[in-house]
Amino acid sequence: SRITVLSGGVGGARFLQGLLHGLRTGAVPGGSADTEVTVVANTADDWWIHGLKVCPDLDTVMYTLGDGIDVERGWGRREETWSAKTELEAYGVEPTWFGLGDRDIATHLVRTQMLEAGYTLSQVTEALCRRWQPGVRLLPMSDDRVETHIAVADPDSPSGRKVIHFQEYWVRLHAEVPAEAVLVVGQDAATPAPGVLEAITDTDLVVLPPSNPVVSVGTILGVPGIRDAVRGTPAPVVGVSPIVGGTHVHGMARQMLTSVGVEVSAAGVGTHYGARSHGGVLDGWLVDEGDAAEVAALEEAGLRARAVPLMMSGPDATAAMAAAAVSLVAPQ
Ligand code: GDP
Ligand code: FO1
Ligand code: CA
Repeated sequence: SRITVLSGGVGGARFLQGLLHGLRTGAVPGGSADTEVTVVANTADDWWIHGLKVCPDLDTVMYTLGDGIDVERGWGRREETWSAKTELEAYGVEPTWFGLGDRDIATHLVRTQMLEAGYTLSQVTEALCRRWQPGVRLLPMSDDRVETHIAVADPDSPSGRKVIHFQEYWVRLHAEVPAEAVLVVGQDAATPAPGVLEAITDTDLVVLPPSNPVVSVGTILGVPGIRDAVRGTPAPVVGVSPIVGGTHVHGMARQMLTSVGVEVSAAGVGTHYGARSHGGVLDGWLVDEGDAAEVAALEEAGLRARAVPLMMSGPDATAAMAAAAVSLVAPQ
């Protein structure tokens, strides 16, 4: 069987780890160790920095599933050192607030050289995965440059606003100032990467993991053609809520949902994605047991909904979440 997952970084990668664990142990109904998992990863966090192309969500998935991730940070390489960062600071090179670790830099050097030699991001990702063997087929959502920018207040600007890259909003400003708008630069002109539409159409299940609904899954669905493929696939589509007990666990989902006017709750996100029977992208929506009171409203909105524990505290707990998601939309 085949499963396709539309993933951001940490939330998506941890979910995938649990899904693969559940497939190997037989915890996921209808799945087995032979189930082919395809991941369509968000690339709108990407940016060019110090002359290097950095793809945080692709790398978080690749390093997490390839056992190279720094588990505490959730991004970058394990046993990292920071000599290059310190040397760049000594030269006074900006930005000093974004850190590339020495081991991680090797990945960006390979990627950048290959891109400059004319390979596509899909080809580069495949080459990097030959080393990491993530156990999934990892596809960027697009080979085109797409970058999320955030509008924030700026009293010095005539418009009262300025637009900064998502990385500056998150890493330098810690998402502590209101996001007045989310602008996904390059998205309208982007096309899905090779294999992406097929992976959504020609599969047995599509999963939206508990990734950020705006700047991870939202940017993937926003690539022209992808939302329509999800709406139209013959496979069931199930999502897992990234909001637990009315709050995101970590990350910046609260700020991003607020800026696009979506209520920060499991039901708010579920109805934002919407039921396919009502023009949305989901058949089923899994919420946390603490949000069980929201199940009725979700069913009212045309979704199959169920409440189970949704904290990804370890591989077994996460495998159980993945199993519950699969069961929710399994043909009965
Ligand atoms: P990012 O790209 O690194 O921000 O990661 P994702 O977009 O894939 O996922 C980030 C989101 O995952 C966060 O905003 C949280 O809402 C969600 N998340 C993190 N840990 C958990 C968890 O244990 N359970 C659930 N349900 N959601 C989580
Ligand atoms: N996050 C930080 O908070 N500080 C950093 O200096 C930083 C560097 C960095 C380098 C490579 C990479 O792949 C990710 C990196 N991240 C860093 C994580 C990243 O900013 C975000 O968490 C994601 O883009 C959100 O998914
Ligand atoms: Ca991300």
